[in-house]
Amino acid sequence: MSKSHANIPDKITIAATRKVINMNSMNSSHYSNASRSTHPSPGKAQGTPNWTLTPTGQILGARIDGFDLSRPMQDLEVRAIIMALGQYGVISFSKQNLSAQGLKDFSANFGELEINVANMYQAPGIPEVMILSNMKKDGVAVGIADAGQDWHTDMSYSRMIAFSNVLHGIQIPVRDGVSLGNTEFSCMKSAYQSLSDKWKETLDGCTATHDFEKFWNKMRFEKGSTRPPLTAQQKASKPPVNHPLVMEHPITHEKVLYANPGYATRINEMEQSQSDVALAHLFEHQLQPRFRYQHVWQEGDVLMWDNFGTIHNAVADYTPDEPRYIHRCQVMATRFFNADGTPKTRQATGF
Ligand SMILES: O=C(O)CCC(=O)C(=O)O
Ligand SMILES: [Fe+2]
Repeated sequence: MSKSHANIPDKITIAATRKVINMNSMNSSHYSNASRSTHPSPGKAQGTPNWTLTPTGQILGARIDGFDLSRPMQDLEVRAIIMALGQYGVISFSKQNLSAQGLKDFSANFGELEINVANMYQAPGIPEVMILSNMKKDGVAVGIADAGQDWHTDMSYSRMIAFSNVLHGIQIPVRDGVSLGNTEFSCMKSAYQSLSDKWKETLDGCTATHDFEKFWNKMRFEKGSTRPPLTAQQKASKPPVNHPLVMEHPITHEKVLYANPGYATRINEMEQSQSDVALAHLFEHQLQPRFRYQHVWQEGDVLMWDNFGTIHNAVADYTPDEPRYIHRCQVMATRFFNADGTPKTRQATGF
C-alpha cells in the first residue's frame, strides 16, 4: 500500500524521487478525477516555469522547489497545489520571499481567508495575516507566542471549517545547527483506515461537538499560557458546532477521521460516559507515531497543510531567547463546503 496521503494515480507522483513538472504540458490526464473539472485553456499555462516536487517518502509531506509564490497564480497551478495537498497532506515551498500582502494574495487563491476570532497579533492593515512569534519589541509581544502548541485541527470549532493553513517561516530558531519549533502532523486517512471494523461501524454516522474554548482553556490551565480568558463576545462569536466524525475527503474522496484532541468534546450520539471513553481511545489512536511526520523548518519556507486529512502540533522546544517569527494565513473551506457546512458537489468543486 502506498505510504502517501492519498492514492491518486497521477504522473507527478513518483515516490521518493525528484520530478520536474512542466506546467505547460499539464492537462487532465495528470489527475485521475480531473475530468470532472473545468480546465483552463492550454494557452493560459504558457510561460509558467518548471518546478520540482519531491515527496518526503514518509507518511505525509512533499517539498516544492523553484516555485515563486509572489507572482500571480494560474488556475492550473492552483489546481496542482490543491491536488498535492490532498495527496501529501503537507507541502512546503522553499526559499520564498513574500510580504504579508503577498502571503495573503497567494492564500486567497484557495478560498476565503479567516480573520481569527482572537483578533490579536495581525499584520498592520492586513487582519487576514496573523503573526506567530515569541519575540518582543520594547517588552511587548509582537505575535501569539504559543499558537497551536498541542494537537488540534485548525477551525474544527467553526461551522465553516479550515481547508489549508499557509505559514511563512521568516525567522526560525536553530540550536547547534538543528532547527527548532518543528510543526508536527498526523495522518487521519491512515488513522481511519487502521481502525478496527467494529470501530468503523460504531463511528459510522456519528457526529462530534467541537468547541473553541477547549483548546484555549487547555493552554491557559494546563500549559501556563498567558492568554487572557475569552471574552463573552469572543465566546458568542464561536459557539460549539457539530461535524461528522468520519469525513469524505473533498479532494481525494477517501474517508478520514475528523476528530482532534484540541477541540472535540463529545460524540453526540453516545451517552456522556461512553463518549468520554470513545474519544479517549480515538485521541490515543490518532497520535500513534506510525501516522506522524514533522516539518523541519528552514527560513523562507512556506508550509501549507490539509486541515481535513491531518491534525498538527507546534513543537515548543525553543526558549524565549531563540526567536521564531511566522506569518500565517488561514484558508477556509469555502471551496468545498456550503455556508451551512454541507459539502459541495464534486461537480461544483471540480475535484
Ligand atoms: O507554529 C506552528 O508551527 C503551527 C501553529 C498552528 O498550529 C497554526 O498556525 O495553526
Ligand atoms: Fe493550528
